[in-house]
Amino acid sequence: HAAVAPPPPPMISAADALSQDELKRIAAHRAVEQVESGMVLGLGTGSTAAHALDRIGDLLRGGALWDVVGIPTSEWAAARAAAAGIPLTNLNVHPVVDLSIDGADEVDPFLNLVKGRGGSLLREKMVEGASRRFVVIVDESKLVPRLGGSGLAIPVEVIPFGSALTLRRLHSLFDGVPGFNLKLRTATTNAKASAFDEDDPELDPFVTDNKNYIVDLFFENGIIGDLNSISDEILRITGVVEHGMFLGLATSVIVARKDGVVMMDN
Ligand code: ABF
Repeated sequence: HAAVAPPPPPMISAADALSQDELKRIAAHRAVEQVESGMVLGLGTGSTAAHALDRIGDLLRGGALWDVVGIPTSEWAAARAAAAGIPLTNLNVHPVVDLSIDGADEVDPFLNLVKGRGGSLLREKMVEGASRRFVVIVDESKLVPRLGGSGLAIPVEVIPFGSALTLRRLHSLFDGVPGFNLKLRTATTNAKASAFDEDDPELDPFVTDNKNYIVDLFFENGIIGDLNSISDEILRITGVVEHGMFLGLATSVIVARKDGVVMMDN
């Protein structure tokens, strides 16, 4: 591989970075206002959801909330929620969830989402799909006109067995789409993904909580076409477990912007 130039210095100052985290916190706290005592909660994953978990823990400790149980959407969320003092349960005990609160990587104008750049899309979709209400919390940087339009990945969780074949099938599905590309997500680098061999330990694929792999799909101009049909076609590939497009699942999205909070409702 050719030498790669070091990354340019970050474009945002420390003050801006802080304020983005502040926006995430504002969105999270707004969502937690919807939590009521006695609820079964879906507990999200990521830096935005972290603020919600911490806030719920604070309210439980302070006595403002009680009898709340949470279903974590990842091992990370389980650890964070336990540290915050939120009692945990699971989908087998509580197959109906009152309210889920989680972040997202992208939100389109119809409240469709891309999730899973943190790798936890499968459990997120199971928990959030079982929820009466699913409130998404984002700062304004997550709003996109079209899913995949930020140039970042749409993740697909695949089983490790035969994953090179599954990757090829995903490739064929989008063959001819201008600007389409895909890569197996690795723990360290994507550099060798195109030559991926599941028996080569050097490649060190990223492994999800479910012991699966992630294939990242990239669409230079965002994903164009009927999203439900595209979703069906991806899911029809044997070896694909789930993908990170969350279509019609969000009840509302709380967007924290520098000039205030905006609610988008379905
Ligand atoms: C989870 O965390 C994921 O679905 C999504 O990939 C990510 C968003 O993280 P953050 O809030 O840190 O941007 O919600």
